[in-house]
Amino acid sequence: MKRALITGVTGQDGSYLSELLLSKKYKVLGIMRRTSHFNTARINHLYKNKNFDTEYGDLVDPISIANVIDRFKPDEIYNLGAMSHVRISFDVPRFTLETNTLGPVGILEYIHQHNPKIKYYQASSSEMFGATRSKPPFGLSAEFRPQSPYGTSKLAAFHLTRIYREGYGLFAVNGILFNHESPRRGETFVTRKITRGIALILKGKMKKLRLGNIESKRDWGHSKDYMRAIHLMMQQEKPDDYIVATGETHSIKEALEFCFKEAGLNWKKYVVIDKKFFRPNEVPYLQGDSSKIRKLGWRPRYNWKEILKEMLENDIKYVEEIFES
Ligand code: NDP
Ligand code: GDR
Repeated sequence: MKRALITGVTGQDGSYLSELLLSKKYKVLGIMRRTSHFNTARINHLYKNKNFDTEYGDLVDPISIANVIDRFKPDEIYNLGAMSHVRISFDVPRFTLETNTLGPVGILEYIHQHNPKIKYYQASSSEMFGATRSKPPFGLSAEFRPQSPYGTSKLAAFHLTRIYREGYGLFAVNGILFNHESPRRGETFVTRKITRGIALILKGKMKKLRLGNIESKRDWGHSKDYMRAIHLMMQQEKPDDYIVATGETHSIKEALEFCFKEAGLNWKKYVVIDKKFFRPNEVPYLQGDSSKIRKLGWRPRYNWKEILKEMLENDIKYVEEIFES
């Protein structure tokens, strides 16, 4: 039985990856950090599976992570834990670097020193392309030009992963994932903010939805599809880097129009543009070239409209439930 350790298990991707690995008969241990609230809503349903459990640890405390690795002895480590909000990374730049860069280097160094057989996955991001001057769609040879502390922290971790692979021969893989969403997406990312906002408007619990720059464009996929891709890269004979994207890009405004129309509403009546949600630097356009992972047989099963529809239906149901009880 393969053993997988997942950091960021309480997040969107961690929950879907756990489900996928459990369905493949892995033993899964998630690392979660201590918070003052319960943070296990996305994984509570998994505890009944005898092959799933969690332990406390924090990426800014490398000894805590090393202790868990020592006890659990994983075959594969998926490092999904991160301060993952781009705008907030401008408010907490140091914490962002500590978690997103020093966290992974601590794990890589542990593997190098103590058990070089452990396979390592690094959650890299399309934010590393930032304001790239390369032509879209962006592939592995496109210029990296991050626009935020978050993008910079992920770019440093990307190179460290490559360096440990090339320098020490570790099985260390970067998945450069473009934006991926789902009903489990954090409430402050733009797609979920829109679908949750519409659900509250329909229920009469919200009057205006305040957003920032709605002109930027994103290549949106589904988290479930992307978790299949990262597992696939970890099963290859040789470690390598891959891009995961749909190749289709749409503006935030298009997403707004689509979701409000689905709900029978005119977005212009409800959306207020608020400077508070703009970033000091923006990433204006993202579109990925995922041809390399497609050669391994991966394809996305969802398109952007199906994802948004699923999120909207889920939020409408959720809001109905909480205001009924
Ligand atoms: P989430 O924000 O939903 O989850 C992040 C996870 O990291 C949470 O479990 C969070 O814990 C945990 N975490 C944060 N700080 C620490 C820390 N110091 N120590 C340990 N754990 C910590 O992100 P996603 O699931 O959407 O993304 C997963 C990974 O993929 C992240 O690394 C993200 O940067 C990257 N990524 C995401 C993309 C996307 O579009 N979703 C695209 C490209 C890359 P808690 O629940 O307590 O907050
Ligand atoms: P992103 O996702 O920054 O691409 O990072 P997010 O959904 O936060 O923003 C996408 C675009 O929408 C614009 N926007 C707003 N964004 C938020 N969050 N809130 C708003 O009110 C709002 N209004 C407009 C943003 O300016 C931006 O252009 C996500 C994260 O999951 C990262 O961890 C991941 O690495 C990248 O995707 C790929």
